[in-house]
Amino acid sequence: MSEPVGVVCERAASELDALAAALPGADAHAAAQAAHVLRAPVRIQIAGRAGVGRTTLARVLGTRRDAHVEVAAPVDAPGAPDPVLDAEVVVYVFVDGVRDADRAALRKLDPAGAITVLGKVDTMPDRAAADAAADACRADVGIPGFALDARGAGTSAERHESGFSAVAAAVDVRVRRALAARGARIVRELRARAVASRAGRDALESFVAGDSAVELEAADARGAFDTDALGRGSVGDEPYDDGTADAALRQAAWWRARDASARSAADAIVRQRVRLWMHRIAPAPSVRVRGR
Ligand SMILES: Nc1nc2c(ncn2[C@@H]2O[C@H](COP(=O)(O)OP(=O)(O)OP(=O)(O)O)[C@@H](O)[C@H]2O)c(=O)[nH]1
Ligand SMILES: [Mg+2]
Repeated sequence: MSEPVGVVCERAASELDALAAALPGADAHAAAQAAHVLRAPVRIQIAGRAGVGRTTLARVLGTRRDAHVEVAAPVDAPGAPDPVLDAEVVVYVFVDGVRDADRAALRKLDPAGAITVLGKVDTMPDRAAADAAADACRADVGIPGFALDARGAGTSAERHESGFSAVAAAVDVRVRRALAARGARIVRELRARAVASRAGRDALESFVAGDSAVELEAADARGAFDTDALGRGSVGDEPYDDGTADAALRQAAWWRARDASARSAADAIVRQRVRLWMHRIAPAPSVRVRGR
């Protein structure tokens, strides 16, 4: 199985720390900066008009190590400018349908990093009505939507019933996707820097050709195929990974056969699967202490 993307980010950041310590000048600075970005928590903004339940949802989402939840200023507040919704993940809450001010705010969002939540559904006649209303919002704005009773999401038993589990899972997928996108962007930037750098070329090239960089680009590419399969689980009828070298090779072949429109994303995944196959047929020797 591939590792969780957060684990790969941390490993890549440690490799970049070592580069920062070894390289001179601007390359050291770039490596240190890249490590910093990889470790920064993903920003999640909870947005919507005043009183829709933003603060309550932020509270039930709680704190997590890899993300920072903030409540955006209310949208469409009289006399105040609309907030800038520029976080990597935006959770947009409504209560009574989508209004023009919501549409205007939602149009500016990247749908890949956004979800909508129809809140306070406990005030609706029944759950079916709430789900239908959430579906209508989804159809209206083209962003995945969920129905939620944030006040009923206290205990773990209530989390499924209240709709909170589905919201939390959707947020989780987008946090992982944001981490993968960051990682892939950093790999691209450092690849470009390696070409231009004299002193740092070899070290930077070995980072961008290394396992962590290959994993990050593959994790980002998987997001293009299925938002729920960021390096874990499988996509469509992708062969099952039973942890053997053969499985990694079967997966590489499956990805190689993806259609040409998705070629470069599939190539990133093929590269990572072939790398996995190589590790499995010839595991890296464990470190031996001399004299033992
Ligand atoms: N019935 C019900 N009430 C809710 C729910 N979520 C929030 N509320 C209530 O709605 C009111 C507003 O909730 P907040 O979380 O403060 O909403 P907000 O968007 O942060 O509001 P402002 O910061 O005042 O603009 C509070 O009285 C909450 O208890 C919900 O899922 N169901
Ligand atoms: Mg509030």
